[in-house]
Amino acid sequence: MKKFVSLIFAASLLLSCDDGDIIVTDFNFEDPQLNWCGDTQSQVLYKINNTGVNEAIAFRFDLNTPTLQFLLEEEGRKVIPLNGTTNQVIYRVFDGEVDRSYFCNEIPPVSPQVIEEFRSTTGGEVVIVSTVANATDHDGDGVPSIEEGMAELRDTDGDGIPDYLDIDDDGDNVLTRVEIEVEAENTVNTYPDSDNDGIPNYLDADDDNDGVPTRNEDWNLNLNPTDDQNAEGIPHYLNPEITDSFEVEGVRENEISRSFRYLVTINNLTLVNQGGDGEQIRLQDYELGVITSPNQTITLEPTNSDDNEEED
Ligand SMILES: [Ca+2]
Ligand SMILES: [Ca+2]
Ligand SMILES: [Ca+2]
Ligand SMILES: [Ca+2]
Repeated sequence: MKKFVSLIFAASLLLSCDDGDIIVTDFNFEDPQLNWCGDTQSQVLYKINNTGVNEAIAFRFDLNTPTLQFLLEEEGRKVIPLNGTTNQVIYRVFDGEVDRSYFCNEIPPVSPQVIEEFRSTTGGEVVIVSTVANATDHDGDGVPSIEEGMAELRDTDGDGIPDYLDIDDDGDNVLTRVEIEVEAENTVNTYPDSDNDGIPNYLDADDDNDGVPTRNEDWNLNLNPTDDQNAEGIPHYLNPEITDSFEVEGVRENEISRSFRYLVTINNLTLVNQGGDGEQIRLQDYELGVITSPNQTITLEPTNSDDNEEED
């Protein structure tokens, strides 16, 4: 047993305790990246280490746990109580290399064999904190969220979608990522300002200052004013000589791609050796690791559509 303990906790801070239990502040897993597998019933978050010792730590939890919704579709914090049965942390040491499929099979493989196993008791909790993974530019429009007035939820076009989540900030049906790439002599904070009125195109609902809103300079009514051009290829919405106006119904769909980063921490963890001697490992705050969800596309609906008679 002594040998085993020195192996696992080689890099951990050990504190002695008068009842013979071991209190450690950390495990010696180097990679913070968690792996994840599961089905509709249960989920497993795990990480493995085959350097020096073959070990793995896993958190198994039941999706039927009340209030639990893994893969939160918003930023937030979920607490999953450890109950000693369906929601449990398991730490194992093996007699050989353990591979990634180990925890994902219904029936564990014959090898490697488990030589030590600790399981969590009732008490303690797992905390999952989710944050948006692409938090520097939430809507991916090329303008950083901090510049889009995220703190004060600035909403330039007043459609109810704040600029940092709005792929068309001025609601003129020319996407922001297109408006910031237009060639123009004048700029505001490096962003093109075609009509030189001090408002960059991506925040200007009338880009050529001809009195006709850009969204109405959409001759073919396809919700995209960029493809209505003269023979020289200059779009009418950037041409103050052209002032034809069309009644345009609707706005571009506000689709954004995002993923979440989940930080998984275990508080007040007590692990008990299943070998029979009741040896315990206790950790106060253990950072199990980080997992990132796959990118998903979401559509944000405008909540305010004054200039748009049609209802989606
Ligand atoms: Ca908006
Ligand atoms: Ca726009
Ligand atoms: Ca302008
Ligand atoms: Ca115009």
